[in-house]
Amino acid sequence: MLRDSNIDYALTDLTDRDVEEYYQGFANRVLWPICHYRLDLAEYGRREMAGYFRVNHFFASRLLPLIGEDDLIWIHDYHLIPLAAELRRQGVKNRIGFFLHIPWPAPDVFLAMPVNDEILTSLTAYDVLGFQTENDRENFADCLLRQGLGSRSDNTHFTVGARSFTARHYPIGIETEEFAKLAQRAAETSLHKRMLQSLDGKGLIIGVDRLDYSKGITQRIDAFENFLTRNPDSQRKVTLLQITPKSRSEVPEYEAMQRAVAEQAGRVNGALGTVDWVPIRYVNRSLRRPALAGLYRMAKLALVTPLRDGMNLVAKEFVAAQSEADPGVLLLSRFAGAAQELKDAVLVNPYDVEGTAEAVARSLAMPLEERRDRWKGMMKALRGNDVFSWCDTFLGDLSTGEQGAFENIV
Ligand code: ADQ
Repeated sequence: MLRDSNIDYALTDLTDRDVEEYYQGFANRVLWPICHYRLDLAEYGRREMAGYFRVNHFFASRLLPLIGEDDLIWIHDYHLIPLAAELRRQGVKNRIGFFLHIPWPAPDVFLAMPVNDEILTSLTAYDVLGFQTENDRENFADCLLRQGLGSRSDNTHFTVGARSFTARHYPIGIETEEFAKLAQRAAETSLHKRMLQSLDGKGLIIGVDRLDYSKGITQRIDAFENFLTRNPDSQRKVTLLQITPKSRSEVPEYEAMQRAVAEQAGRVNGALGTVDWVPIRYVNRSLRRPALAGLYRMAKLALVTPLRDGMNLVAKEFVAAQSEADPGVLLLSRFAGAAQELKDAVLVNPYDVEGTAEAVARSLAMPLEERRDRWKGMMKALRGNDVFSWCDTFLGDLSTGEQGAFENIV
């Protein structure tokens, strides 16, 4: 047990085999690609599937002695879908909620996965199921009903045998006010000053994503190259800073992508760069939050162009970090959950490289008044739904069975 301020962490070890089958295997090579509409990348195997259920059973047995009679249990994300069913099997009667941070795909995609029935049935062991968007919830409901695994009495109430549960959308937020303050203070830091100096008057465009095929980084670099080629006047006037920490490097698709993106950025820099201008600065590191907040605030434009994303908190952080007097523009993929709330962003289809390139040009030329109007609209959404209200609404529903305010959002 580990204590950090008022949180106790209970940690447990996994064997190498567990990590390979459960985490790298079923969670990250089956569920992750399928939920992000990448059936082509799903590598299903019975061994990995068995590892996934085995490790969830193991987690349940480790958790069991820690659960108090009145505890609310809130389980997060796709690694742990069967955990409630395992706990129920071991006699747990507490209210249990689940929040899925990633998208739930359309039925034709989800139902292509072997063991889809087991995954769906596992979810019916929860009392409250949370999704990022209404679309995700509807996709889940369509899967459940199509498989004849339950019935629905209204938008959010479902019944399976003797059990009933609620499924709703709870769009996750950020610490809006804290992040805004962090960004304001960042101007004092030495990194901020060094960055301004190194830009030498050039406009900063920023992209911040874990290295993941769902984030559309390849298409984004193509779009930026297309923009520079079609707008030669902009060459030497802007720089794209793409900050991309490596993730899940043990999974082959991620390892291949690391090489592909580095080569692509190198090729664009080689083709278009000059002795004193590098079009793309490509950085494989994590930054501390204050540094990130300062860079967001310095940027004229953020490119947040995932091919599919549950929410995308980078989009929200970028907006919160802007100055009211002279805000930058958010260019956002329609396929990020955040697009349901941030309707004042410049919305793009990231598969349309030329369309995205045009949107980059439009965004960089956007008059101050329009930038401010759009920013105000987005800030209103972020203030109305920060991470604290997200948490309170979910836990309110979980503790009372009543519904909070999110049905009115969007
Ligand atoms: P992620 O796929 O990790 O999360 P995202 O929502 O963008 O995606 O969150 C990334 C977080 O990591 C942000 O807070 C960002 O600031 C931080 N981050 C990214 N790059 C960084 C860097 N180089 N240095 C430091 N910090 C960095 C999953 C889902 C999303 C969903 C979230 C939350 O895939 O769709 O929005 O969970 O539910």
